[in-house]
Amino acid sequence: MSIFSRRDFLKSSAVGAIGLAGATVASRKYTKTSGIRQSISGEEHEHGQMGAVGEVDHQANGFYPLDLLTDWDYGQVSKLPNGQVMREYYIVATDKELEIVPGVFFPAWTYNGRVPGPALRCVEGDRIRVNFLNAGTHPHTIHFHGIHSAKMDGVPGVGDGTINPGEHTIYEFDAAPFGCHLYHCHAIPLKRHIHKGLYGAFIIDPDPDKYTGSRREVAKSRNHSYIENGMVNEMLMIMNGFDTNFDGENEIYAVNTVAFAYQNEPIPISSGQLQRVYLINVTEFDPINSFHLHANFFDYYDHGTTLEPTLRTVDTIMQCQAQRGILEFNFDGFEPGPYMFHAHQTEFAELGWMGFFELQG
Ligand SMILES: [Cu+2]
Repeated sequence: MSIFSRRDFLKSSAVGAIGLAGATVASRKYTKTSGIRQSISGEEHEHGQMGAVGEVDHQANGFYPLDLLTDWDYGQVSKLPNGQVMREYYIVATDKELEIVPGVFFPAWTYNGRVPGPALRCVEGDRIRVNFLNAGTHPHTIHFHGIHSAKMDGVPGVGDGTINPGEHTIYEFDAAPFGCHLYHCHAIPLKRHIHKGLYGAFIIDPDPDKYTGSRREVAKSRNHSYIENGMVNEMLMIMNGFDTNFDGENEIYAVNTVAFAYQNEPIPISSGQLQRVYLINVTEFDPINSFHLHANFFDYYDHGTTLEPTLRTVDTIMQCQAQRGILEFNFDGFEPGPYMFHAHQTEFAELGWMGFFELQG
C-alpha cells in the first residue's frame, strides 16, 4: 500500500487545483475576493493563484468562519451565596465530519459539534463549572490551561481521568490567571486527540477592580462587561492544521479550521478602532506556527497574562504549540483596502493559513 506524501496530496486535491486554475488564465486582475496581486502575463509565468477552487458548505459544518471570530460563550451566569459569579458550561464531545477546504472532508472529533470548540469567556475569580459529556466513540477529557487542583486537570489517571463514551464529569475551579488560554482533550495518544479537533479558547478577562491607574483602564478595555471593551474590535483566531491522510504531517492549515476562509471573506475592520486578536496555536505535527501582519505593526501580550505588552512594534509573532497571546493594532490613517495576514511559514500560508482584513473607507 502506498502512502500519499504531502506533494502527492497537493497534486490530487482541491488545493492542487489552484495551480491548474491559475495556469489556465492568461491574465488576472487584482480582486478583493481572490486577494493576491498577481503578476499579469501567463506567457512568462504560470504561477497559480493562492486559494482554493469552490466553496465550503459552512451550513453543513454548522459554523461560519466570520462568526467564529466573536461568538464568545459566557456560560449560564448566576451568583453563589458568597457573591462570587458562577458560570456554567455544557460541552458534549461528538464525532463529526467537517469540510475544511472545498471538497476535503475531515473526520473530526469535536466539542459541541464544532472546531474549534466553544470560546469560553469569563472574568478572573469567577467560579467555572463545565459539565462534560462524552458522546463520541473514543475516550476523551477536557484539560484546561489555568490554575486549578490536580483532580480538575483532565488528565488520564487523576481525578475522574479519562471519560469513556457515554460517561460524563464536571470540571470546576476558579478562573485564574487572566489571559488568553485554551482547553483541549488530554486522552492518549495526545497528539491525535488534539489534532482531531478537541480544543478551544478559554479567555479570562481581568477584573478592573483589582488594578489602579492606567492598568485599570487596560483591564476595563479587556473585560467584556465594560463599555470600554465594546469599543474594541475583538477577534479570536485559533491556528490549526489537518493531517488529512494520517501520515503525521498536515496537508491543510487554517485559522479557525476552514482554509482560506478570511481570504474568501475578508474580515471587515474600521480605522479609528483598536483591533485585538486573541491568537492561539494548536497546530500538531509542526513545532511552531506564526502570525504575520502586512503593512502594519502590532503590540503583543504573551499568554495575555499582563496588562502591558510583552513585545512592542512587531509584525510577526511565532508561537509553539499551546502558546497564545493577544495582538493589538490599529489602522488609523491608513488607506482603505485589503490588508493581508498569514503564517510566515509560507508553506502554511499556501496550504490555507491566509487571510485579509478589509479596511473600510
Ligand atoms: Cu480525546
